Amino acid sequence: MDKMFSLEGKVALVTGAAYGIGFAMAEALYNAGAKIAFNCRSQHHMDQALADYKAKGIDAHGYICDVTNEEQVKQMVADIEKELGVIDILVNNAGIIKRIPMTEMSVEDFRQVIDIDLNAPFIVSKAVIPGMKAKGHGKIINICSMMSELGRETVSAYAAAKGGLKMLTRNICSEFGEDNIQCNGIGPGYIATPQTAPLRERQPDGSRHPFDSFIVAKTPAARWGTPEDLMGPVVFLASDASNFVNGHILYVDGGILAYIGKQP
Ligand code: NAP
Ligand code: GCO
Repeated sequence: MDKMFSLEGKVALVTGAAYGIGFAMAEALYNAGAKIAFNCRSQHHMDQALADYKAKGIDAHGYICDVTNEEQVKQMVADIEKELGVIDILVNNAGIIKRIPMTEMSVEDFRQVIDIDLNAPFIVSKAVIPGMKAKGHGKIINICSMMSELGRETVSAYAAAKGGLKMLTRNICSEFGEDNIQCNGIGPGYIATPQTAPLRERQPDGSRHPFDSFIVAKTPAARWGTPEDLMGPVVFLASDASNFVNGHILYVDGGILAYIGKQP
């Protein structure tokens, strides 16, 4: 069984892994034996991330790259292949959210969310699939969301992107299954990271944010998830243990999607 979950000798790229969920997943893949490449846009985040990885004893290779820029992505993939080897595992994790009522959201804001959360996974997957095909195997893991299944006020662009990412996942599965490339998604529930910090801020009177209380009531586990909750699922989907799992979205949500919610 250990061999089945081992990533020894594998090269993994985790996009947007300077912190948050991506950082935890990169740590998990490293601890399972993979060589780790990651990217982000900001040199400041990169410097801090390299220090954080080093402090954990993780030999992570960082690349400044905006995943929406196809030329930068192609160059990053070429640099990784030169320095670490052909990419065996891609985790399309980089993502943003803009919480704006739809009728107040600019088209530019809508387009930026779609560009990073949906177009970029297409761009990066397109760049790594040829190497995976040549190697005869590959794992692509797209980080979806509760909003791949559900909507809510103010997140129209994000939900559209994450719904599309679910179907892009199924399409990559369909198009490249014969090349022994498995493409699956992970759908985290509500996870405590910088992206959701505004939803958990303490109120002026010290009480919990209403959304914080709402999510705890909607989650059978009665808690927010942590990035560490994603570590086991990503190793499973990156390893030989999931070689016949394809086109699946693995929701890691504490049970939100199964639960009507606690009676107020
Ligand atoms: P986060 O804390 O905001 O981190 C996002 C990461 O993506 C950062 O490293 C950021 O670094 C990078 N990034 C953003 N835009 C980029 C771009 N254009 N090119 C390259 N890197 C970029 O987010 P998170 O909460 O860890 O979420 C990670 C993923 O999980 C996202 O796809 C998110 O939608 C998804 N997700 C999150 C939750 C949750 O509750 N937190 C739940 C479900 C799904 P730079 O800004 O320096 O580029
Ligand atoms: C929001 C949150 C969610 C989480 C996540 C849930 O504003 O509703 O940011 O979208 O980020 O995607 O799975």
